Amino acid sequence: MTILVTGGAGFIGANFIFYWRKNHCDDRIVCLDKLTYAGNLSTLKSVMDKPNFHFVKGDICDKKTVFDLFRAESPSYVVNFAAESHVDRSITGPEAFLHTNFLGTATLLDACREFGVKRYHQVSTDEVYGDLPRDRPELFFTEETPLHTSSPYSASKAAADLLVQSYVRTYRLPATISRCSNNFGPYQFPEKFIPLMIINALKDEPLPVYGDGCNVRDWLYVEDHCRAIELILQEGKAGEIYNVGGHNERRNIDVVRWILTELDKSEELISYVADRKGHDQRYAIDPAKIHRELGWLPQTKFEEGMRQTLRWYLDNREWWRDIVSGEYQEYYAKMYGGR
Ligand code: NAD
Ligand code: TDX
Repeated sequence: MTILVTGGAGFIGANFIFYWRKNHCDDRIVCLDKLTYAGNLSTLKSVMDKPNFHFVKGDICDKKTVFDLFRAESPSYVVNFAAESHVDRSITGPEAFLHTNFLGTATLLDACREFGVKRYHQVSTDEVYGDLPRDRPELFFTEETPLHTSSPYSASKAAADLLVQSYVRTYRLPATISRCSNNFGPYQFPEKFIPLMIINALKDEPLPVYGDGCNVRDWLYVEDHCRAIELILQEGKAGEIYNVGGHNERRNIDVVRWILTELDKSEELISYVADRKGHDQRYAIDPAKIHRELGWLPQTKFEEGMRQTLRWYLDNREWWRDIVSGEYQEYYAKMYGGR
């Protein structure tokens, strides 16, 4: 069986490749990735020369690349992780988000339609539901919550979800969608909140907290997300949407304080900076459906996953040093200036 993983040189896609190899060692994995600033081949170095792994550098928006790949590989499963994924970048430059997240998804869906697949899975996000107020802890996103996007990133992801649903209805494409809460774990690009805070703390540099730091995110260890996708591929019903989250809500400032305490660093490193435009207040997923229908429950407690993540960033300094010294340096200077 061949599984096509797009965006597999990024954070969640790479973790999914490692997860799939561990649990389905006879399957062939083909990874299609454009290697944008967020894609990193060094993440995949342990699998690059393995006989049942094949890496293709290419763009999911490029019809010829995608169709040639489907013709050559005939994948049974396609899991689409490829995306522009950072909200702040979508605010300063929406175009790439519309291309990759919407048109790229359209190209993959057309290839699935043309060549046939057992299952197409779209990796989506809880951000398509917009946000919840901070003072209504009883509210959660369910699969029926209306789409209500805040950023160009979330709008492009919601548009892709609607397109997937249209292919299910019009062409009977066997597709599923998962909408997951914020992930954390090894190999996450340091523009994202948790690795950024860990790395800045390790370097004794200011930790930039947006606004008052009281926005809430619902955190999930990346391996638990991978397991959810595996279950959806194997046992999920075509046409269905599954919310994925572990009831792990934390205020940003509390996560920052936890990291500083664990690393034995001073809270004086915290630097409150201008708020993100349109900053979503609170995300909170209701994962009842995936639990009830597929028996999925997260296995990793927040603190346990965070300790593993801290240990990984401590043990893999060369991985993030290479990134922090590249194009990212320019982005960081633009975002946070001399702070
Ligand atoms: P990431 O930015 O770390 O990785 C994205 C990968 O996609 C990179 O390897 C990049 O090179 C590749 N890519 C980008 N444009 C491409 C294109 N046009 N063609 C081929 N490859 C391309 O992202 P991530 O955090 O691993 O997120 C993966 C998916 O999960 C995304 O679809 C994202 O929307 C979704 N998601 C992420 C989170 C999270 O907390 N990170 C939560 C829920 C859902
Ligand atoms: O420097 C920072 N300071 C800060 O306070 C950064 C980068 C973020 N933040 C805040 C903003 C958010 O409230 O931390 C929170 C998390 O920020 P991000 O890591 O940028 O994640 P978020 O905007 O919540 O989106 C993430 O979760 C859903 C992923 O990036 C998306 O790809 C996913 O779909």
